[in-house]
Amino acid sequence: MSRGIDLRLYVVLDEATTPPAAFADLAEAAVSGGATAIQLRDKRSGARSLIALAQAVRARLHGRNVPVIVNDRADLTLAAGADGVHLGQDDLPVAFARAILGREAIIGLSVTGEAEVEAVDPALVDHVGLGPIFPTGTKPDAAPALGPERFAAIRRLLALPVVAIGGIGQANAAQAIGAGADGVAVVSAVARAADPAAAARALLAEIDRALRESGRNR
Ligand code: TZP
Ligand code: MG
Repeated sequence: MSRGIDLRLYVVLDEATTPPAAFADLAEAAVSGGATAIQLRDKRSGARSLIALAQAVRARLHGRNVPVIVNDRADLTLAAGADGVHLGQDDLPVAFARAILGREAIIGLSVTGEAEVEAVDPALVDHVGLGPIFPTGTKPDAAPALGPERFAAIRRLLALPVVAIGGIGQANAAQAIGAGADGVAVVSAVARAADPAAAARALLAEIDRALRESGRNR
């Protein structure tokens, strides 16, 4: 798996919206609808359960060429043989995650404001998750929403791919792309949909349309 992954539709599986036992089914549905990356975000399960969960999701997506990224924990990423880790500002510093995981692993980093931009080292980090761009009910401790204009201003300061996160659905995905995002990360827009595969398909169509309209390929 290349470190320069396709960020267009990055679906985050979160225990706040989906029981971990249903992660593999949801991952499969999301990918069948066109999700280009999958993240496991489970703040509650213990280490061994998380390793098993990541392995189960990986096994379910075998051969689909979609990376499986683990939130927070580089050690569990390594243990599960997952493709990468997504780190927050309070998690293990990126240099240690890179040392643990090696050159091939995908490392994403969350950024919530201008103050965090300077510390992003493009030699160590592959992409940034920037947000929340819109208000979200999924992450109770999320920073205040940036709004598309401030998102765009911060995005311009970042010399690496950026995925927008927070409150994104079919109605505003194009706005996130228009603000400079290379892709969008969603929890509820797919997990809470009656038909997650159809929701992913509709989102990806909207994202691709917006990328074309803003003069970027697809
Ligand atoms: N980080 C910033 S906002 C957010 C995370 C994990 C939650 C996004 O969830 P939703 O349902 O797509 O708004
Ligand atoms: Mg974290």
